[in-house]
Amino acid sequence: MTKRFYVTTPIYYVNGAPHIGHAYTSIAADVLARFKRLDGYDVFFLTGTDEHGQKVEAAARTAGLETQTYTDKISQDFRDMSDAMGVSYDQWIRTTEQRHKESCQALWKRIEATGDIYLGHYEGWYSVRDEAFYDEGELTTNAAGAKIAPTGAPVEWVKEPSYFFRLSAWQDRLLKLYEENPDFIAPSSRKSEVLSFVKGGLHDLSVSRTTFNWGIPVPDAPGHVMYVWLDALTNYITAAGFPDPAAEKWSYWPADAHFVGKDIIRFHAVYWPAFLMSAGIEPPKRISSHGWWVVDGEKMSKSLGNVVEPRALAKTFGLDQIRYFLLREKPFGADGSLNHQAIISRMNVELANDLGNLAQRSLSLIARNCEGKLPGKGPATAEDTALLDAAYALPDLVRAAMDRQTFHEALEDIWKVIRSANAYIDHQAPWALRKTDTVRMAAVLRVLADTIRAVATLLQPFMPDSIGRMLDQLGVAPDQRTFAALAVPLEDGTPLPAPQGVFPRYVEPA
Ligand code: ME8
Repeated sequence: MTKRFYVTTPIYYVNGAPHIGHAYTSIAADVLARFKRLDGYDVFFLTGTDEHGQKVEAAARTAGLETQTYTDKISQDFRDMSDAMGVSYDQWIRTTEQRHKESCQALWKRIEATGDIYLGHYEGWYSVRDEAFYDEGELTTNAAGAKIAPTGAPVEWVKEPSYFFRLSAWQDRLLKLYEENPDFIAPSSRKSEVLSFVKGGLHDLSVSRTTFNWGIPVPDAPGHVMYVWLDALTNYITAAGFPDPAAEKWSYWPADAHFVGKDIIRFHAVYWPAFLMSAGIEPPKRISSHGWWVVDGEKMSKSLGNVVEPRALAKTFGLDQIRYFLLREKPFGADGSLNHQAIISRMNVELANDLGNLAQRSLSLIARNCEGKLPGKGPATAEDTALLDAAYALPDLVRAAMDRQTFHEALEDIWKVIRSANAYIDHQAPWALRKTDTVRMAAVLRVLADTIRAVATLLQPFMPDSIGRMLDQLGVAPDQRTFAALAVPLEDGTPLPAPQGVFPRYVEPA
């Protein structure tokens, strides 16, 4: 049976336009989804929008629109952004769909039946911006003397009847889950943070609200809507067909990786597995969290209004260039700074010079000196073997990095081979061999073509369009671009189309 792989992005709040932070998570998940497809997996890639809660309701009011009309509009904008950024999701979920309401209510009933939900009264701090409850001890005071959440978000005192989830009873079982599944939370810095939070003792969690209506009704409890995070997290099983165990997609559960920003790790690594285990459902296999993109030292966010529009950035620099930059510039788990100079430098040095020139030089020499046909292999020298061995070692190296979500390391492994190939072409000087030894020249060009093919095959998930064009120029048929296909040599004499530069240098507009 084909191996399955289920990967998700967070579902984004529809309280404002999408920005590059959202695009980042979606592109990272997309790169992994594409990688797994090329590696022979049957992939289910889910993304969508989170449309309930006080924050969204307030945004609709500010926009002067009926809430559903507003969420339809913003959800579509997120979907357009995802499409524009090449995000190859298999399903787009919206929490205002009927199937999701049924799924949330079914999950609620299952948890309630175990005794883990009880009716009480909530009195404490709440942040609408974070849609999160905070303990007094977690708060600090801002310059104006107001209490703020650890995220800097304003908080308000709320007092209302509420259903609670018995999270306090789950401490030991959560710790056991982390211990038995050492890869459950990535990276390890985030894992320590979650462990210390859980070891510090868990309070029961308020899971319903009564002061507004924009949410999923709690079954048999008029006036109560579900806490937006219980509703939102459930999207990951709704999409897999919950509560129908016979649903076609249910076999993808548990998810292999939930991609999240570090701001929402607690919800995914603590609350979510506790809800699921309480309902007798297997928890996901991994929560992979990433750092923030900051602009001028501040986290970009809809609420702060310092956002960078992903489509505009792709228009200026090119979509594949932006996809590459986002995954190359900083380690996944760390924060990184978004600035144009850094993008231009990656484009010109790594894409245009290192990779673009390598392909263009090699392919032009083949076009001019081998009648535009792929030359056959010659007897291998030590240098040939060293370069090809490095190229063919890439799938295993890159696969391991992708499984850790260390995308920048995967790219660095690939770039080591690209740099070696550039050193090889300079050293072998096939343009000089043309006059002295055409047989050796052809052999050198074949080594280069094979190396570029391996590199390009692995780079497809990062830059699908540009690399697709590079593979066209190498004469690799579209159905021969999987990692397994690398084991089958390209046919000698394959006619190659006229080479065309794939990665232009960025030149500042005058
Ligand atoms: O939290 N840098 O939705 P949200 C990098 N609806 N990534 C960023 C970012 C930044 N500056 N800003 C946002 C929610 N993100 C909930 C999720 S899931 C069941 C519910 C990314 O619209 C990052 O992935 O606030 C973060 O986790 C997500 O956007 C938050 O999106």
